[in-house]
Amino acid sequence: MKILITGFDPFGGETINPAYEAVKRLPAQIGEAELIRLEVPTEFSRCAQEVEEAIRLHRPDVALCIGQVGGRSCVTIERVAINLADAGIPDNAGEAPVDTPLQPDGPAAYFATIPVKALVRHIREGGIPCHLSYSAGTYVCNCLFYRVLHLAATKYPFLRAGFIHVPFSEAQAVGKPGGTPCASLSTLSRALALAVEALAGPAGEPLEGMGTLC
Ligand code: PCA
Repeated sequence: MKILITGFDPFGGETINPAYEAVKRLPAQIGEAELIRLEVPTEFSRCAQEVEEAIRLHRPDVALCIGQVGGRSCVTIERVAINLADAGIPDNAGEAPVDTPLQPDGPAAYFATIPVKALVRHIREGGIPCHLSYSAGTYVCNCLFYRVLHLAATKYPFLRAGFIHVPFSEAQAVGKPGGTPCASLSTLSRALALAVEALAGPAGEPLEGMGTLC
């Protein structure tokens, strides 16, 4: 099995992005899974183009995209991508779309096509806190997640896709207010390795309610 695993570059004044830092630390092979690692620009207009180039070139079975979410306390597996861009801060190209559909003729939302609960369970079994999330936001991460699922739905039927958000790294939390959630890069990288193991493992979702109350 071939897995394209991407991480964004730093944005919003940060000097690192724990997403790509954790991706970089992964080996090229985990069990049966061959990994293609790619750094992606935090730019609405370019992120999916670069991922599509890699999809065309490598024809992976899965595209697993990773992004930073400052403020969340643990690794979250995203379940839903929505057809909306609404940026609170400009991206790395200075673009800040407001209330704009990502794909005017596309559906309102796509669900991840990887077994999200199997990933949550396997990461937890590895001793790392992990939850499902039902919103990847409306910034560049959601944009990439939606666009890759749209590409899979319309052009690359062999492709499954998912998205994982990771919290700030410890180094980023230094100098931020007390109580800012963070994790070590080695823990984040281990969580991604467990996610890859789950993808390469037996197919199917555990029949277990993991949803949230509002
Ligand atoms: N996180 C941002 C974009 C890039 C990243 O790593 C987001 O959550 O949209």
